[in-house]
Amino acid sequence: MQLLFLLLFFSVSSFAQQKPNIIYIMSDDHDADAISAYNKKFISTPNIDRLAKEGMLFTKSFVANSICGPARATLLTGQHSHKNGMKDNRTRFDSSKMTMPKILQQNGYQTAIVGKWHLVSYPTGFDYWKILPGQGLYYDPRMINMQGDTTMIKGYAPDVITDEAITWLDNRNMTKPFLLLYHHKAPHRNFIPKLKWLEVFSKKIFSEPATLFANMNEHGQAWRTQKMSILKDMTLFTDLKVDPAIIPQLGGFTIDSADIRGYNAIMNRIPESDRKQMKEMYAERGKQLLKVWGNDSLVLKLKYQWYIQDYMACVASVDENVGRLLDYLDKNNLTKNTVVIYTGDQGMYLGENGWFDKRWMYDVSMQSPLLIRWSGKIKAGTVTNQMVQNIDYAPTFLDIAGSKIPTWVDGISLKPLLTGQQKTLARKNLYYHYYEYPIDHYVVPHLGIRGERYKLIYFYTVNEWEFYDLKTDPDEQNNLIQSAEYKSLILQMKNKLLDLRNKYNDHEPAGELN
Ligand code: SGN
Ligand code: CA
Repeated sequence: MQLLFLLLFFSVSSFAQQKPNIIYIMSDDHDADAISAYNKKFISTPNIDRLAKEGMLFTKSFVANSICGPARATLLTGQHSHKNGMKDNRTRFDSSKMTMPKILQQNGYQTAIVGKWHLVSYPTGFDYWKILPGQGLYYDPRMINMQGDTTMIKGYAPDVITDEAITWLDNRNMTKPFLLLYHHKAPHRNFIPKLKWLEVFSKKIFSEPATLFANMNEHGQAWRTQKMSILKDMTLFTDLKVDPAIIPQLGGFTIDSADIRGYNAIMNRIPESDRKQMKEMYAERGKQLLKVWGNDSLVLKLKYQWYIQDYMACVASVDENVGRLLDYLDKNNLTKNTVVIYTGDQGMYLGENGWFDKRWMYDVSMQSPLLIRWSGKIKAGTVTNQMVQNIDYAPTFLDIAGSKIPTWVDGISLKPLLTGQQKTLARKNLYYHYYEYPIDHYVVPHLGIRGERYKLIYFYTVNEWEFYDLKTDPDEQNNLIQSAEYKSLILQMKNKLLDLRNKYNDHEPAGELN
């Protein structure tokens, strides 16, 4: 009897050791430029960088629809938005759909999600979940548990979510391999940092992007329609925490009471021990603002600095917590057999074109960070320039787990690329479709195709096309759609776009796109 038990025990535990665990870390709106493995200009992120040092860094990782809910639905299904139904943040994800976590569960994996969810319906296909309602809060976030109860948890969201993830790891069924989706709320708008990081970052001055002062009138209708300008749309009080006490001194300023309410709500949630000091630090911004008020260029310069200071200070907390998680894996002998993926739900404008937010098919927001560590399988310090897309995550995880990839998945497995079996991917073009309009930022719906060198975009509701040469114009400032020189190339790209659209069965808008 005892022998039988021992045999059973060893076979179960060796099974657990064979199948790799998967930890997928996704932060909210974390741009690749805010990771030092990609760019050292803004911040040092030693913990996230560890994944590049010990694993693989993707320089050309993209999303299929640069916005939160849709990116999350794509992670679960490996499908483009029109197929999984989650085209924008207002949609409710159909929880009866078959998903990658459900398949892993059927194949002996234990599955969990902790942190931001944003799919409206409750998670299915998870043995354990604890999620933020909607966007979630930075300080003392509320979390919904599997019983549907919402409770407030004291602390700062990145710390709280990490505590919850580690608690689950501690309590999980140790005989099974696992999939953990560990999803941060930071550094999403309204970018509310911890005091200690605000102290560090409020002293820094960042260089400005070359396109900070881009003139919208020199571009198409989509540029002129958007409301994601740091100067005009980023609010002084809620977004940048300037003290509203200065309002009487701001000549010609139109008061927005929601902005002031937002500021008060933020300040009231900051722990009392830090509140006074943080308010004082932020009040300094008001003094600086008064000196330049009336001069839009100088106001934009200041607002840009404050945005980046707050954003990077939030990223610093994420990095610190990724460090805690990686330490936990080291201490618990999990590093070797756990694939760790770090990404964001999409890219983020950090002042390029004078903007914040995301949504566009331009590389700034279509690109997402992607770093993957898989000890013993991925050669440490590898960099790949292959174009990958978030539709590939689900099939990759299924492949890593030895599960069959269903035919309804749009993406491809990156496993051969990770293990070095394959150096290049057969797919040469990526398909993209963005829908959400007008709220929140009036980005005109568009679809398009990204090749290695060229990008074609169609803003179909205003019937405008754009074409960019990413080699000579990486900032995508020079729309070549009217250029005679590119005529035949544009036609080729258009045919490829139509092919891809057929391949993925996307029928919106109807017709041949003229
Ligand atoms: C909020 C933000 C927007 C942001 C959307 C979507 N405004 O509405 O700036 O684009 O979320 O973000 S805020 O003032 O409430 O912060 S997403 O990451 O969920 O797609
Ligand atoms: Ca997001």
